[in-house]
Amino acid sequence: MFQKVLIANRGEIALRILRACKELGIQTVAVHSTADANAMHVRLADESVCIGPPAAKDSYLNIPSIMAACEITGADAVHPGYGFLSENARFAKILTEHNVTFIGPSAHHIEIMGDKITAKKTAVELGIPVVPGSAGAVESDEEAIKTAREIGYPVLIKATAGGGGRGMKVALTEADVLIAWSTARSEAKAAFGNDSVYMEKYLGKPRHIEVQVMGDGQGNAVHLGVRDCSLQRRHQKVWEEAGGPTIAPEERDRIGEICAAAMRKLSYSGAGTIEFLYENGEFYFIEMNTRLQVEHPVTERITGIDIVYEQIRVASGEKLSMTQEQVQFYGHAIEVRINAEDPQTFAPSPGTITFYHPAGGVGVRVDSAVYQGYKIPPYYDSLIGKLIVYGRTRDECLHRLRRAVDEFVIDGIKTTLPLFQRLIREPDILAGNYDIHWLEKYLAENKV
Ligand code: MV4
Repeated sequence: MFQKVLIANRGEIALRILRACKELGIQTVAVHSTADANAMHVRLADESVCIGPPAAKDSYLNIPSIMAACEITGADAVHPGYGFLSENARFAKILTEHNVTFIGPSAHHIEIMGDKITAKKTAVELGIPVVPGSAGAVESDEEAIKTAREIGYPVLIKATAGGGGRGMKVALTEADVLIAWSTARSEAKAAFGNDSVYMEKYLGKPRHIEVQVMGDGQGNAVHLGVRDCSLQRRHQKVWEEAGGPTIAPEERDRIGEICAAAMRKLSYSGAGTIEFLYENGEFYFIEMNTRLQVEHPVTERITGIDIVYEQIRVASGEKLSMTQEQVQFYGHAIEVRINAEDPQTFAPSPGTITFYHPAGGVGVRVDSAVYQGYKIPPYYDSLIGKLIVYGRTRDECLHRLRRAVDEFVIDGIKTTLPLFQRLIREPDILAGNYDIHWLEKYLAENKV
């Protein structure tokens, strides 16, 4: 097992990782920008190193600075959390070359999943169902028209280097396809420096369902069930459920086993999330994330498995601590993301928290690194906490969520808590009747 882990992240996830290290008896190193000198992860770590000025590109994304922090402190492993360098294959490679373990999958697995065409080809080879579409990149006008005719309209053109929704264009008919293809290409070129695009059948009303997987790089892998993350705004998840309002246990096990078998074939190591669109009872692969996700606590809650603990274990060379037969699912969990944002306009709302009273009680978990008097800096994303609630049934979970949201108080800044006050009373939400477009439509129709 590692002696000392450097946590290359900030905020709630840095604290989440720090807690797992403490429970494993591992020494911790926090790194921070000058803007985060007072942050909770810095205060609670055994050691801390300032790695640069506020801008993320100069601190949390600054590989030389982080390598220097490893060298100075003698850390033998780095946990990247999510975002920042978590899916940077070059960072994983450099660490490995310096005999520091990257707590995550191999650079090779990060690379193949980072390129969306390669990811999709890999998925096909591994027997994962994908959205019908082009075999690879669509390289010419003629190919765009021919491929779209084969797929059938509407079609969606996506950037190979994209992901998270950037660089997508819909073509409803043949009249749109050439414009969609060329704008997608030039936007992809501008955004990612790579103009390669591919084409898929456009699914109109899917849900976003993702499968949590874990492997140990020794051929063992398990799935930890599914999460429904359909409630999103501008490709940012807002509300996530495990247990899934519409996925029956047999469906979960069917897609879960396909994913676990695929990860065994890849000899995948660490945590991963395989994202699907789910429509008319069918799953269609879209992307794989090769990192810990923000919403991992809902899966932890319904399985009793500590995903960060397992990540650290397998990175240190140990086998997964459980077999698929030992993974069991209990009840339902919902996470809502508390952002420092105006709940109507979603404009960021940094500033000082003048009063802080988190929810508590049975079935409630709060993952946050803020405290009363903490000043939220303006430089990073606006997630300041996650409220995770559990219930034996989805109904019990929803009642508990309503109670916990009512109890939560954060003063001095605006937060998304009032949005959840509203959502928890919406009949469609209570019925689990929503798709990936529900929230955007609701926000457009219910301007306050
Ligand atoms: C799609 C799609 C419809 N059809 N692919 C958006 C982000 C990226 N991960 C994939 N995305 C989509 N891909 C096909 N073939 C609709 C979306 C999409 C979406 C997906 C998940 C969650 C929210 C979304 C919001 C808009 C569009």
